[in-house]
Amino acid sequence: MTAAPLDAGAPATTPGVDSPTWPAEFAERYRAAGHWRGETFGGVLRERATAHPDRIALVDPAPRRRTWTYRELDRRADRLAAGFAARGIGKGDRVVVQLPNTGEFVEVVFALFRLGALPVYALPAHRETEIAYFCSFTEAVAYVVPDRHAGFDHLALATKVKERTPTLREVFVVGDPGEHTALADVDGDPSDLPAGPLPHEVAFLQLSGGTTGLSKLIPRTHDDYLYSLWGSNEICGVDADTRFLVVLPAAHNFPMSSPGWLGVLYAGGTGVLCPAPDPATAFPLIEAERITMTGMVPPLALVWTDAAPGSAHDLSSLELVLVGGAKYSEAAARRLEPALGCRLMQVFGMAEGLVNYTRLDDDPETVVTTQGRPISPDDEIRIVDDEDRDVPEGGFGHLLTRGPYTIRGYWRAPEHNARSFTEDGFYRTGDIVRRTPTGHLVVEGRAKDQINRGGEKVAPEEVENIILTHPAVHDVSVVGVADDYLGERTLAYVILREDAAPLKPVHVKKFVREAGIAAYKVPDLVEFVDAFPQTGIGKVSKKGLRSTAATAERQTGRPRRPRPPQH
Ligand code: AMP
Ligand code: DBH
Repeated sequence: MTAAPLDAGAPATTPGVDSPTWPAEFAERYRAAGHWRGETFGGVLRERATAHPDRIALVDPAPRRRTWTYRELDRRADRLAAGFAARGIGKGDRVVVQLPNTGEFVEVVFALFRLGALPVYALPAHRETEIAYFCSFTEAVAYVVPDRHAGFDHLALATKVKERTPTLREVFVVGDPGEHTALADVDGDPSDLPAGPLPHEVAFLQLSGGTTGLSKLIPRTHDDYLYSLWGSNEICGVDADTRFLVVLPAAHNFPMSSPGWLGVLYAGGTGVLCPAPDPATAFPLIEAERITMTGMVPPLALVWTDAAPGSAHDLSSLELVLVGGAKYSEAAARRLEPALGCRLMQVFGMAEGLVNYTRLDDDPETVVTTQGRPISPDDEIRIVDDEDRDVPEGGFGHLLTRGPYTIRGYWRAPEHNARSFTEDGFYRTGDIVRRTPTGHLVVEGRAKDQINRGGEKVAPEEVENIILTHPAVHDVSVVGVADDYLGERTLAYVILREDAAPLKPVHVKKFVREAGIAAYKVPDLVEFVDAFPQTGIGKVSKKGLRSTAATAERQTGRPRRPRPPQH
């Protein structure tokens, strides 16, 4: 892998450089300010295991309760790293990890951190389209899966992907490995593990929500991500007594780092891995494990808020719930604290970096009406118009940001980077925000072509490209329409070929599902139209489609309440 020399500051658009990085003067500033502490993930785990070996780091409650002390997690990560190394996995290699919320997920990523191999964080919901792309684009050497999860046969998927991906040498399986390798058999003597990665090097590839088709990959370094963790810990009050319930998929940036299970491990607390996010699963765990903190997306917060008052479970240990990933309505935000009997904190973050939190000492109105302010005094925020000119203070505009934990470019994507970053390194978030006099941001909307389906991001183009392969389809446009529960749901406008036999919405949905794509990307609604609204220059007008959708009487009626995000 082509690595940029230390702090050379490879700009986002340099071809041949995998991971654009911070210019030397910025890196120096962030180190001098104490943001970048020169630590690595592997090193932090070792230190915690030495300082408090017998404290419980992790609890995986299902199907039978398992725990890992810091010493046990550290040892297993070492032995697994040695086993991976013996199978030829080394520094800089990419490994696609697709595991549900289980202890093995944490073991695997720490083993890879130790080696300097880069986990690529797939979500359990991803299917052949996404996984084959992650494996081929990153030239992954290995793929880690459960045998089955949520009724899905991951082994069969792994076999197909392995056939399609020449670089993929190994599939590691939690459970029955079939023709592949059981993760439980990966073990080695760690005494001659190679030297680990350096703090300024890339630790993993996180996924972007995507706007232009498939997700972009986000290279995060040890230094920058660790700063976002301990910065989040200070804001959220995470310490060794924190017991954090991971209800969203553990590979997602929010439950990983805001402050998430990695933040909690940094602080020496305990992470409890929740196998599913619904109250029937989570509430008994809150009671049994005396959970103090958790984080979730707005639709799930609504479900919890409705369920808590009538619940027989004791939720009194809960001190703080973080809500973010999509806009949380003020009305819903007002209901959370009384229903759950704990504090609310809003969080507006992105896997590319910048994370904003309301603060524990903010007045209650600020907590329910804003999405918080940045972690760092060195997070630079610009709010600009379409020509990149700063809007007057308090006005709406595009949010641009640069700072000590915001990437300077996506992995191997120079052309995309030229559009997503300014020349001086600001990331174009695609969000429309305004800033209050206290410096808190209020998310007002979005300029990017992305649908935020209750925190799950859908790139319309990716779904459109699939529908376009249907032989009866002439053209398609996928848009988001307002939804009380999810914030937005997806609607596919389809123009059929003149000679095509009539189709029903269900056929289109089935076609998308069978193409092998994450279920949350399957359109919620399908509508057949004769033509799309056009913009002035003859392009399909997504804005026009959205307003058509908002005003037209829906013949389809309101669909049944969509399920909350699943693992
Ligand atoms: P991603 O780039 O996939 O990590 O998604 C990050 C995006 O999610 C942000 O750029 C926002 O569009 C959206 N987002 C995250 N948190 C919030 C929030 N609290 N309110 C509104 N939008 C949010
Ligand atoms: O939506 C997100 O990606 C997100 C939301 C809240 C995030 O990455 C985060 C906090 O860190």
